[in-house]
Amino acid sequence: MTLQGKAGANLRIDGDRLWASLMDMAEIGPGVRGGNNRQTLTDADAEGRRLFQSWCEAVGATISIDTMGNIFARYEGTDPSLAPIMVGSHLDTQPTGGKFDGVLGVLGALEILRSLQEAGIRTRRPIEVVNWTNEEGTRFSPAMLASGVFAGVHTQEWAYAREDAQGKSFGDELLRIGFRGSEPVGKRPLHAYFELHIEQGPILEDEKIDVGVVTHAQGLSWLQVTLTGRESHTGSTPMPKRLDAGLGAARVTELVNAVALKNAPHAVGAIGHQDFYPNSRNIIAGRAVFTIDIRHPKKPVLDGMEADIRAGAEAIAAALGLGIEIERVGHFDPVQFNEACVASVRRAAKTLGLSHRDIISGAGHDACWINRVAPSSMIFCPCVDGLSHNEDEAITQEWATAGANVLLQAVMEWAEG
Ligand code: HGY
Ligand code: MN
Ligand code: MN
Repeated sequence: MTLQGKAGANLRIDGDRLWASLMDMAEIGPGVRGGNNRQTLTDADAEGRRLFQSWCEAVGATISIDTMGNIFARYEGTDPSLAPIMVGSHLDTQPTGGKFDGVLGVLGALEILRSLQEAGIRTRRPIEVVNWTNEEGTRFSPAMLASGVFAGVHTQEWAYAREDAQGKSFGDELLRIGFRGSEPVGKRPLHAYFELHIEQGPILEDEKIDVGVVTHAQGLSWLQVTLTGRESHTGSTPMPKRLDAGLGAARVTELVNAVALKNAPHAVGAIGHQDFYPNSRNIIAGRAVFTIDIRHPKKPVLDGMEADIRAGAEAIAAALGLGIEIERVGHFDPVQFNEACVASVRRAAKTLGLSHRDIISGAGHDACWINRVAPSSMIFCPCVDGLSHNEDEAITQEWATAGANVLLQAVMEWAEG
């Protein structure tokens, strides 16, 4: 496949327009330090969705919403009978998220439609821009929930029953914000899927490279651990008589770190979420609930890490006289993206004269699930200091423009195929 000699081969996106839309979207669900808090299925998420929908309708795209709230904006092709090229990401953010994680992929895809419409170009295949619901998994675990249901990894019933920290369910909140569509999830055909995303790591910026050609994504496992001890007075309870769930959590945190370091250089592990009960400064924690996040590009190593952590946590609990429950609340095996799609991304970067390198994604993305149902791949742009999931997350307009032009060329190549 090649675009050479075809309409669109020299088409470029409008970087100023893309940047302006990124900044407009960033106004919705502002954080406390210049980033965003537009968590999934909140009123802010609904406001961002409505803005996105209005922009898509303005370029003549038709909107469909499925029963998981995934939004599809279809830009018709010259042959509507052909399965579309799908392109997008997610608009939901972390509670202390940045302006670009996910949003660059959705608005970069919208910029493709804007550029095609402006140039009066219709590709053979339709192009569908998608906003996947709840990619972040921070309010409702797991991450990539709605793309997972679309790809048949989770049932919709299980997804609807997921609850947030206040006990609100995904299904109820989706209905409340008015985005529980009627289209059955997962029935929508697609020929291929592309996703533009910020790298969320330091490699591209450190190596002064414009474009990441994403060949793989590392695997992930989220283990929610509940340690049960006994509340008692922090002052009058002798040390040997304590059943201290807080101490147990601290030792498991050390264990996770040690297992990751033992599997260096690619393994990572951390505990980012932790709740003590009753969380009073002069009561020994009777219960600790926390989520372990471990990742590795190779399945046998990731499985070994999980086994080591399960065994080690059980031993820690036994030594401290604590009860322990471990529930896997998120998981996907390492992903290899479709080689033909990856080759199109590499070709586009080369044609555009952009520095590029193959890269493995450290973060999970909706493309990891969509890769199960259609040829998929991703494009990364650098981010400042490799920082993400932090309100200081930053990219340059040049990086965004370069990434979106690679996305345009790769999508058009497949849309003419
Ligand atoms: O957790 C992840 O990797 C993604 O940001 N949801
Ligand atoms: Mn993301
Ligand atoms: Mn994220």
